[in-house]
Order: sequence, then structure tokens, then C-alpha cells
Amino acid sequence: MTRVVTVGAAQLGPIARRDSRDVVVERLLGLLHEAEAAGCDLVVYPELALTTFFPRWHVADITEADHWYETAMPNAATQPLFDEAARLGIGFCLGYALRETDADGTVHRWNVQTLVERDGSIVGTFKKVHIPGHEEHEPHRPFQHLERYYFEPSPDGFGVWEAFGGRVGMMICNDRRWPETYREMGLQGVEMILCGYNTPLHYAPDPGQDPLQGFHNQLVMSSGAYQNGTFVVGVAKGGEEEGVPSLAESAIFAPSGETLAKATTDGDELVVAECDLDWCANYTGTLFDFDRYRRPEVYTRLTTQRGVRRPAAAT
Ligand code: CDV
Repeated sequence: MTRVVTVGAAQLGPIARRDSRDVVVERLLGLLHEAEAAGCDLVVYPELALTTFFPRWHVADITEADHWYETAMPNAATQPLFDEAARLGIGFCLGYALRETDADGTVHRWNVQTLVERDGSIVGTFKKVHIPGHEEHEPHRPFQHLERYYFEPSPDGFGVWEAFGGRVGMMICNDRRWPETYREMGLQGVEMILCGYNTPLHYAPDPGQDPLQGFHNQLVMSSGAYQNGTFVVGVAKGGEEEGVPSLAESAIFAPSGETLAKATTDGDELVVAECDLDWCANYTGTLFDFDRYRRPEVYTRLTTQRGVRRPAAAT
């Protein structure tokens, strides 16, 4: 039996601050219908795909930002997407902000992706692990990146789910820059990693990196795919959103590290590739046969140490 998953990376162009969820869901449905015509089994939408990238603005009282978060999934605004995808027999992965309240009243704000199977059932919801940016308002910046104010880091790490006839994992934007992300999933036998992102082209702490955004995007996902023998699907919200130009370049990477398909615009665009999950074993059963070749006994720093500890100076 072949295990080919035809995946569509459903890149979005900008979402304006004033755009309602209904307007955005119409765009998601448009891409879903393109995916149907292309024979897709799975459609992957970007990070925070229901709203503008609101961490670019500071509000002194965080509850003023509550309207950017969903409190349930599906909900009234997204039910039409769930219904239509199930009717077409297409699964999807949707990024959004989630606000949860515990029984004791504690409020959690997460940056999440929910994976939905072809029959409309929810496979799992992944919470972003690596939260970039800053916690406090920094008015000297041309725009804010206040993810560390608006989101808690996930305590759960990187899961892998049996879905779409294979093993599927998720990561969100900044997670894709960290090798630990891919390896955590690689060690669970992942075969396809789904990743939405919003990457401003301007990086205020080191603008020297601005012209390298596309290179770094491709570098991390291609190498993560190869080193773990997995497909990686990277999906942007690109273009100039509320005055902030953001990287597009959505792409699908093979277990060989090769780019199978890549966006050519910075707007709404579906990028499609047929992914034969059995390709993964060519890598995970040979060069990257982890059980045979990894040396976890000498990798102890990876889980016992967060920052750099330099070797003691020679006497
Ligand atoms: N949304 C993100 O996580 N963006 C970061 C930027 C701030 C560096 C990224 O890694 O692309």
C-alpha cells in the first residue's frame, strides 16, 4: 500500500487589523477549494491564520487583547471551514491564538496549531514551545514583537500523532530554528512536520540578518528534514501586513533535504507536493538509523544545561 500524502501549503498574504474572522475564513475556504482541485489530502495554514499578527502592538492591559484569542475550536467563525473540509474529505492544520481558563480561574494564552483529520475529527493541538521576541513594550522599535507578553511557552514539548496514514508532528515559526525541535520528533519516528510562520523581514536586535531571512528559513527546514529523515511543510503569512513586510517563501521539503515545491508570490497561494512517506525510511533506516548510530550517553548537556558554559581556562 502506498503512503502518499498530497499536501498543500496554504500560504496567506496579509490579514488587516480590521479584518473579521468571517472574511479570513472565506480566504481559507478559497485555498481549501484550490486544494481540492489539486487532489490534496491535507492543507496547512500559517501561524495565527485567523487574525493579523497582533503581537506587533502593545496594550497596557492584556485583557484588551482578549478579542484576538479563540476560546474554543471549532467555534462559530471556523465551523464553516471544519464542515467544508470534512465534506471534501480534506484534513487541515490551523494556527491561531488560544485563551484557556482553568477551573481555579488561572488564564493561559497559547500560540497553537490544531490538526484535523479528513473526517473532521481533531487529531491534536500543538502549543508553541520557543517563544521569541520580548516581554516589555520597547517603544524604540519600529514595531513590537511581544510574543513573550502575549503567549506562555508550552510545557508539553513536541508530540507526534498517527494521522494521514503516517506519523505527523507540528512546530510553530521560531520552533523551526532549533535543532532540538526536529530531533524530539525524529525520536518519535515523525514522517511529516507541519509549521506555520510569521517572520518579519526586519529583525530589530540585529538588522544584519534582514537580507538573510529567506536563506535562514530554507536552511533550518531543509537541514531539519534531512537530519531526521522527514518531510517538512513550512507555511508563511507573508507580504506587508499593517506596514510590516514579512517573509513568504512557503515551501515543502523532502527527507533528502531537497525543496519539492516553493511559493512564487507573497500573497494567498497554494503550494502542493506529493509526499511518499516511505521515502523517510531511506534516511531513517540508513545514515540516520538513530538506534544504531546516535550516542545519547555523550549528549548529556542537551537536557541538563540551557545556556553556554565555556570550558575552564587552561592553567
Ligand atoms: N513568529 C515568530 O516566531 N517569528 C520569529 C521572529 C521574531 C524571529 C521567527 O523565528 O521567525
